Amino acid sequence: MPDPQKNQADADFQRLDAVVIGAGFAGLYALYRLRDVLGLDVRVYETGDGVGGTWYWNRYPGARCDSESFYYSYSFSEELEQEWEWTSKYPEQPEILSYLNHVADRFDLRRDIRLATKVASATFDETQGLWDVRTEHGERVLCQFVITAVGCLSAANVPDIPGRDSFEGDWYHTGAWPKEGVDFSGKRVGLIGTGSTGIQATPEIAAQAEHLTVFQRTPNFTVPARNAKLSPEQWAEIKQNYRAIRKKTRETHAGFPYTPTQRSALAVSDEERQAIYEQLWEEGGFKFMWGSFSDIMVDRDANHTAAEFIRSKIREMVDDPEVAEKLCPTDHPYGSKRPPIDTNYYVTFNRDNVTLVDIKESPIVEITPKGVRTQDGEYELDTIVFATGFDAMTGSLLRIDICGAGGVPLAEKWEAGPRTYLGLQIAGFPNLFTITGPGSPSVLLNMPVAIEQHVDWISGCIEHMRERGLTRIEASEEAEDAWVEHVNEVAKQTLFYEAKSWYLGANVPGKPRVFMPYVAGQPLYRERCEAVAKAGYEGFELSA
Ligand code: NA7
Repeated sequence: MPDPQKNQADADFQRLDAVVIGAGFAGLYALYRLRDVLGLDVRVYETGDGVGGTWYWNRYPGARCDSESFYYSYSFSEELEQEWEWTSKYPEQPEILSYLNHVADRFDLRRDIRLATKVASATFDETQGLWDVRTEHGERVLCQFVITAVGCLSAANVPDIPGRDSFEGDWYHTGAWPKEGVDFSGKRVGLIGTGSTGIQATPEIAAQAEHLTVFQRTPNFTVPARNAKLSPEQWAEIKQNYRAIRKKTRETHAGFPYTPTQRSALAVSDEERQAIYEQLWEEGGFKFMWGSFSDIMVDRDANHTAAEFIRSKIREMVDDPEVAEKLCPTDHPYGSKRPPIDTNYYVTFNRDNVTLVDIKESPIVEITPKGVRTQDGEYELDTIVFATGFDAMTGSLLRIDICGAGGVPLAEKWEAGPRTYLGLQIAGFPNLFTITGPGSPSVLLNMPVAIEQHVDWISGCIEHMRERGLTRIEASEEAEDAWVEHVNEVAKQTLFYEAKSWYLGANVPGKPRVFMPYVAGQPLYRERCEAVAKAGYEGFELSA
């Protein structure tokens, strides 16, 4: 029997040029670029009831950006640059969210964004050469292009610990934090996870809660952020130099406007090396990693010098030597997991109301109605905070039912791990572009720089197609195979491969171990993308 309701839904559709999935940094710029520069009919679908993506969802206490505000921002509009002033070096989540809302208003983007509307599926219709996009509300769009702007760290990873649902208190994942906030006063709080998020949240929760118990599986190396307000004089200078700053962010390995160093950590004397680390520790931020020595991520001995320096700082800052040792990472090279930066993380463990529990030594056995039970005993809690990260880079794509040519589901294509060409397209999925997809530098780059480069490339590609009457573009299997091999080859030459990180899918049980971001750095990647375009989109098959 035909289902009349389904038939009706099938009949009601809108025909557009493109659908963008997600209204964070990437989706907002993609909409601006495709609609206002190329003149396409575009709709953006966004699960949240506001724009902002990562900065909409991650409202946990202490959430702030680890890149400095004046370059963790859009560069596409000089007017926007000149009119917006960040209050501090590392802005907090509410300020970044205000910025993204300002961008949505300033460029009149909201009229083409459907909020609180989750895309359920996107299916490539071979006969029409169009994508059939359906939302969970039953809206349907047929469009030529689908552009995913779903974020690399958006699919929350809530560990399936036995007994989780029996907990009688409240629990939260940091990446889906309640809008109204959480009041920790008088509460016994347990925080699981000590990645960038747990490290940002720990000092803030400790300052509010009656007691905070931090459950640490792997200690992390973190460097002080040294956040500070930006003065009117600093702003005047930044505004005057914006073009030069942006230029540099497009030329450096990780998209920061720092002059890259060529010196090896092993080519200087111990005293000189120590002085360099000290100076950068005082300065704070990612410069410690990117501005100290050139071989930290490729030479184990060079890396050891940075790791030892940080361990010595931990021992200096943490009063209890036993706690200090537990906080010292020893199982992975510095930087091989995403290096956090912090505000008062280590000294928080000197507070009387903070306990560190090493769950590698004594693993969590279960969550009980009253709290968390490790092998050593039960910790009674009122609230549990899961700072346990994300099903990174692939989770947010795979949570949408995407089917390419021949009805092949993306989940099937990626069964053994993600495969893309340049992180921009997937063979067998014509006209689907993945902003900051796996296989591109993405999370190893200052994200707005990575996003703008991808959106500009994609819009350039669509423009190229339109000018030539081409309607279909698809990465070839050969180009994809070669790219995947190259991405893994390059990663294996670095120390990134030595950590069980989310870069490698190691944080999610059962996830295939494939190194996902491209580590060779922005200049090489950008050059490659430009060369591919210049050669008529080499490695892609284009047709009318
Ligand atoms: P991360 O960096 O993935 O950190 C998650 C933390 O949670 C990390 O310490 C994990 O330990 C821990 N974790 C994950 N699963 C479990 C289970 N099952 N039990 C105990 N502990 C667990 O996520 P973040 O949110 O901190 O940061 C994500 C990115 O956001 C960050 O890199 C920036 O780019 C911004 P593990 O190390 O796996 O042993």
